[in-house]
Amino acid sequence: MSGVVTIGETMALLGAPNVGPLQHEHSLDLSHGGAESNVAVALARLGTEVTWIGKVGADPLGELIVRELRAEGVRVEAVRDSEAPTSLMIKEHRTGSGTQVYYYRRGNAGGRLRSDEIDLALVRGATLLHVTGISPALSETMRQTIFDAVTAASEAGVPISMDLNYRSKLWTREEAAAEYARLLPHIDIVFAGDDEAAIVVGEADDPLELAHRLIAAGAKHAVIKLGEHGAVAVIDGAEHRRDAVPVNPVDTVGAGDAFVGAFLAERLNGEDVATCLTTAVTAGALACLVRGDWQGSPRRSELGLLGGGDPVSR
Ligand code: KDG
Repeated sequence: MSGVVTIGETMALLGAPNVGPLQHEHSLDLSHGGAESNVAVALARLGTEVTWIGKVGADPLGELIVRELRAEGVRVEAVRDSEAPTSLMIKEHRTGSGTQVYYYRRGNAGGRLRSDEIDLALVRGATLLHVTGISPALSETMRQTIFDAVTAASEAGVPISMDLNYRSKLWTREEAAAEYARLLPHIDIVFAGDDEAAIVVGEADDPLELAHRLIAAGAKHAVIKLGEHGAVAVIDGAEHRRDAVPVNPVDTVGAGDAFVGAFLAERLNGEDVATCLTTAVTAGALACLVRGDWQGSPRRSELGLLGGGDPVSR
C-alpha cells in the first residue's frame, strides 16, 4: 500500500509579508503552494502516510518544492521538466483578512504531467487517491492525466476523494461543470464550497441539499465546506452539521485544504463522522491564522490550541 496518493500542480509562492498594495512591497516571502500538496502536508502532519505526484521545472523553484514537501514528511514523486518552468503564484494582502492571488502558470511544468510519466502502480496500491478540480483546468494533458489516474484507481477499487476547488482564472463555470460531471461518478467522497457545488448541481438554500445533489450526480458521500459557517456532510445517507471554530483569519487560502486533509486523516483512521468534521473545522481554523497556504496546518498535538486554557505554554 502506498498510503494516500495525490496528484496536482504545486507552484512556488511569493507572499506579501505586509497588508497593503503589492506594488509597494519591496520584498516577498518565498514558499510554495498547491491544493493537492497542501492536503498532503495536512495529512502528513496528522500522521497519515501520503505521496504527492507532480511535475516541476528543472529549476531552483522546483527543487524548493521537492525539498520542502519532503521536509514535511510527504513522499514526493516529482517529474522534472527541462522545457518548462515551475509555476509561480503571488499573494497580496490588500486588507487584513482578504487575499488576492495572481497566477503565473499557463503552459508551465505543473500542467504538463502526462499519465505515462506517473507510476500508476502507486495509484492502484493507494489507500485513497485525492484529486482536485484545479488539475483538469490547467491543460488538456492534465485533464487526461487526472482522468487516467481516477480510472486506474476506480478499476483497482481504490476510493477517490475530490475537492472541486473551482478557479475562475483557469476556466469557465460551464467547462468546470462538464468535467465535474464526468468525474463525480468515480468519486467516493466529494468536497466543495457551496458556491462550487452550485456550479454542477445548481443553487440551493440549504447546503445539505447541495450535498444530496452531488450524491445524486454520482459521488458516494459529500462534504460542503462553509468557511466561517462550518460544514455539512452527507455520509452513508446520514446528514451531519458542524459549526466552525471562530477565529480572526489573516489568510484563508489553503484553509479548505487543511480541512480536507484533516477530514481524510480521521476517516482513514476509522473515526466517526462527527470526529472527522470536528478535526476538519479545527484544522481549517488554525490554517487561517497564518499567512501561507499550509504552514498553519496543525500537527495532532496542536489540535487543542483553540480550545481555551492557559495562553502561555512552557
Ligand atoms: O487551496 C489553496 C490553493 O488555492 C493554493 O495553494 C494554490 O493550488 C492552488 C491554486 O490553484 O489556487
